[in-house]
Amino acid sequence: MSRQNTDSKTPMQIKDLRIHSIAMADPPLRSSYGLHQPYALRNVVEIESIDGITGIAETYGGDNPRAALENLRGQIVGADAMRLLGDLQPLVHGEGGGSERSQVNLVPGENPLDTSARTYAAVETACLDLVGKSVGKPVCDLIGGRVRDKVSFSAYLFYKHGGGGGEGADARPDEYGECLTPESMVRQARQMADQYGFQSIKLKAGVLDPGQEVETLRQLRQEFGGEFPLRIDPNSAWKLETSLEVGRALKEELSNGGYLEDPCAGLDDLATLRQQLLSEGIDTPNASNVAVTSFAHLPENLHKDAVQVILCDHHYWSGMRQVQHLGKICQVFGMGLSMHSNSHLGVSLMAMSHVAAATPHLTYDCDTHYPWQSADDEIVEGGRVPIVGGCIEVTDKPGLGVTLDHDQLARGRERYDKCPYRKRDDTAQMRKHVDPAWERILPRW
Ligand code: GKR
Ligand code: MG
Repeated sequence: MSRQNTDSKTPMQIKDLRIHSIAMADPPLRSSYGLHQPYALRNVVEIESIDGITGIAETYGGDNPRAALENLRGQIVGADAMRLLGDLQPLVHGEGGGSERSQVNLVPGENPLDTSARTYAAVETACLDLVGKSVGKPVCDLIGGRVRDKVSFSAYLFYKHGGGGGEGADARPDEYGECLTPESMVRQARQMADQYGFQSIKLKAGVLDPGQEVETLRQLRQEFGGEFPLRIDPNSAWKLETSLEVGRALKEELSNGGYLEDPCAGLDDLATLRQQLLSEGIDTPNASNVAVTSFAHLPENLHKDAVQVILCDHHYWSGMRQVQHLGKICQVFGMGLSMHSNSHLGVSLMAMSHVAAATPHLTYDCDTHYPWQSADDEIVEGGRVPIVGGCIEVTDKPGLGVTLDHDQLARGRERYDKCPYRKRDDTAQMRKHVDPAWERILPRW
């Protein structure tokens, strides 16, 4: 039962909810899911209080996430932003905690079992931004206080086809060029690291033959040196045996702050991989953003010691506060915590930065897709959020520290209305542009 405070009006009472479905150009990036569409989709949430202050959030795009937000309209409008998050608590954990809740098979944002967790997260972010903007405090200081002013991110490398994203007259310049070999990946890495100052690298793998991907990591290590942390993430494309071979082959390359992210699927195989590598003296941890995606997965994971580094993401881990709880659990049980990302713009980047700033036990640089998006699509006032020295600075600006550029938002909506995409479907893109018979086979190698 909602406990809305509609009788006596409080300054943070919500008078309006606006949901903007937008599209942004996205280059043809590859992963084991297939090929990115020419446009990535996002939903942007605005909640406005009766005294005219607006809180914002960015979440998964397309029709399904939008409908889930719309379903909460009756509970959101009229509620007090300070109390709403308590009233919506039943949404926090989502449904199911077994393998059906994992993200192995579905693209992020499309698993119905985490709909409520994702929806809660978007509402939480918008409420925290509204509260922060109302009281003049940054979100990180509202949720427990910052433990760092700068949040460091990792260069997120993708094999890709030629093209910069967008379609027709809206086709964008190809900043990074085609990249389907180890040599071109080193060029991509150098370009991205030089431009943004990243101090670590994550390679999205599961695209080329594993031998080629191992060679890519070797060349990256030669280019950046042994002190530069490297990670590899094939999104469950490998069998256990292949994961073992890669773990052995990359013993040195992944030894300094690196990890094997979702090499194979399922907690059992991940646990066997860990035990076998450890027995051979290889201490490369497993990381995951698909095998452990909810608190309900943690007991089994701990029991099996399958995943040693959890990738948090407030967008589907039920928001910022739950990520902080996750961090504490990881600390207590000796697990590492890193941060996952999906194609996103500046509102999400700032929300990720605020939660990272206020999460003490964050033990790795965070992931971000941000370098893959372009200034033309940015929806925050002032344009692209600067990444300097690989870091986002979390300032004292209230709320998330960013506001919406409504002209840019309108352009994003227009792009959404014009484009044919209503959910992410990397398989369809693969079939259209690369191989008409392509299937997502897991494991492929
Ligand atoms: O953008 O293709 C992609 C990634 O594969 C993304 O969807 C994943 O969720 O970045 C993610 C990951 O770490 O698995
Ligand atoms: Mg991953």
